[in-house]
Amino acid sequence: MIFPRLRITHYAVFLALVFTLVACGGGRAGYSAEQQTVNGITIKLEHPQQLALLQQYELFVTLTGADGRPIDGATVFMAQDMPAMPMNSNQPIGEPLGNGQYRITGVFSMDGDWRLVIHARVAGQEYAATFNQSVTPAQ
Ligand SMILES: [Cu+2]
Repeated sequence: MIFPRLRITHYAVFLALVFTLVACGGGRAGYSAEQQTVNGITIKLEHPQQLALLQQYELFVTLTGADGRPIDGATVFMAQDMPAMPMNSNQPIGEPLGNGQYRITGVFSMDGDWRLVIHARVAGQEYAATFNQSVTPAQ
């Protein structure tokens, strides 16, 4: 009668593992997710909680329509700006990942508070949402 007990133990370990994975699956580690709805289209941005200077980061945009469906085939780009001063900054384009997701690779040339404007062109219409991102000074 040792056999069934062993199996139950293994099953419990397996279950604990599954719950751990589910708990971690709620979002990307080290990222915060924010979203805004603009004229019926929801623009969600997952961006790193902490950014350091002059390193490449991946940001993820998810577009959802008013019907709750993911929007593919959009043109997405990010405009980076600092509210405190005029900045010359690049405007990286979102790479489509499917399922309404787009990956943007960004670099921040200065520490401080940035404003990220996510632009999405969907079926000839322009949508934009603004998010804040702080960049920590180099050590
Ligand atoms: Cu600046």
